[in-house]
Amino acid sequence: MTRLSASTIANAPAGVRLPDYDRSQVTAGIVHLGIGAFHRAHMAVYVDDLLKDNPDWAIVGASLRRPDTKEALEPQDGLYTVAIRDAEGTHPRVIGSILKVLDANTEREELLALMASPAIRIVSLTVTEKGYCHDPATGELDQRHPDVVHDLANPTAPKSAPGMLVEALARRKAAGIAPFAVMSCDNLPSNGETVQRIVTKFASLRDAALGEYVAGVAFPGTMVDRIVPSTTDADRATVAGLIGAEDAWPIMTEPFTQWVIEDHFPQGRPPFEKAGAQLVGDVEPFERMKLRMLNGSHSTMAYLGYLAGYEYISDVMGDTDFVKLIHGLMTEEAMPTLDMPGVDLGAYRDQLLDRFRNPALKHRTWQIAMDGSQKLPQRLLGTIRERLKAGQGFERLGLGVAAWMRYVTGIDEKGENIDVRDPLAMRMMAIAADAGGDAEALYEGLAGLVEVFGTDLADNQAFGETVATALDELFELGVKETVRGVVESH
Ligand code: CS2
Repeated sequence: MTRLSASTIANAPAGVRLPDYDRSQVTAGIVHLGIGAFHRAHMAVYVDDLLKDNPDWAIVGASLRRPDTKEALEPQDGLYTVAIRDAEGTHPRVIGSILKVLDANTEREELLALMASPAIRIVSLTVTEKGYCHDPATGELDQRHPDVVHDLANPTAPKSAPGMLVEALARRKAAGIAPFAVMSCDNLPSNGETVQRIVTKFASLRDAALGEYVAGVAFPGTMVDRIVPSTTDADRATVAGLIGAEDAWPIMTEPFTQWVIEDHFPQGRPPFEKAGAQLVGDVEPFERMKLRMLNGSHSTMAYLGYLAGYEYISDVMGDTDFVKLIHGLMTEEAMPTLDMPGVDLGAYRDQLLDRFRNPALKHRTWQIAMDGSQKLPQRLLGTIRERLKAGQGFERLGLGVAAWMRYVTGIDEKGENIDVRDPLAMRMMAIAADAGGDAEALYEGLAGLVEVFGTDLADNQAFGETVATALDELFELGVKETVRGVVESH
């Protein structure tokens, strides 16, 4: 079978949506760091919708960690398929908005030169929570992070996202070129402010004047939302059958997509609103709603669901006790902490439950369970802090935290190993080994991780009682009985 490329795309069967612009006539206006599956299902699709009338806003992507995306897309001239899955089937669309992918490890100079060029007016990022080299509990730059240590010692040859951004901005400053806007599209709380704080701190550690310059750069915040399961070989075979060509890395996703963006782009931006994005003055309420309702539910289902033996989120949604737990978590514990005038939070909740149920989306609990130490602060702990401050209960949220603690022991309920992927995995599994199956000891050890829990929660009696009790029940009764008990007690 032929490979998807600029020369074979014309042979795509009727019904396959193709770019509606001449790719030879578009030029890059955006560099995107972290050219992963989510970006390719989300922002790259919005940009693809706009290039016909805005041809100088195409994307050059960069991988900071691994060359696999570059290796997949280069032979395809940057083309790839977004396959939208719903109850009616799989609907393929070929996306052309990514002109090129650079490997930051082997093409660093080319990447930095491009980022420093006047044509690039936005640098966007999806480097995942751990890609910012920050302390998840405080949102501050982690100056001990090995990549930060490296980049401060080798500022013109950075590895990290903060290091890359600051070096490119330093070159623009030296050349008298106005700075690009930095747009984080990651699930961080107040991602614009958080990334500005991290990057400005990094710059000031290099040079005080550079720190002042970076402090004046635009860091618009965003809320991003689209569910994107990892691509499997079966997905590749499905897409090949649909488009009549081999696509090394198609992206499977859902019909739903949402993008809320703070409108702060001094060097201009494409009309994202014409592709369906919402431009707002303050994105934070939208971020908080999504992180607490969608992502808090996702993480709770990921840990409880994996331990209960459910491979996919749609399987978890097939268990009525789990559905009641998540419905209650959103309705009784998360929604009361949100202030969203004009937004029907009940309808938002019900839409989320429908999205979670989508049987065509094979979204693995194991995939969502990754990097929990970087995710829990904004998905569960922030909500719990507000419930504590209001003197209100958080039993379901606390069960989510306890399930994470149970999960990171690395041993499931059958005594089999769990492949725990997390920057703190080794430390957490050492804590679990020292605890030797004692729930109280495990709770004390993990709650002592200040990067995750800060210094307040570990000393909070109500937090400790709620989470340690849930953890003990998970060990004593197992996940399904514990979930049933919580559901029946409300
Ligand atoms: C998921 C998110 O993997 C995860 O942690 O919770 O990627 C989630 O699918 C997206 O935030 C949905 O917009």
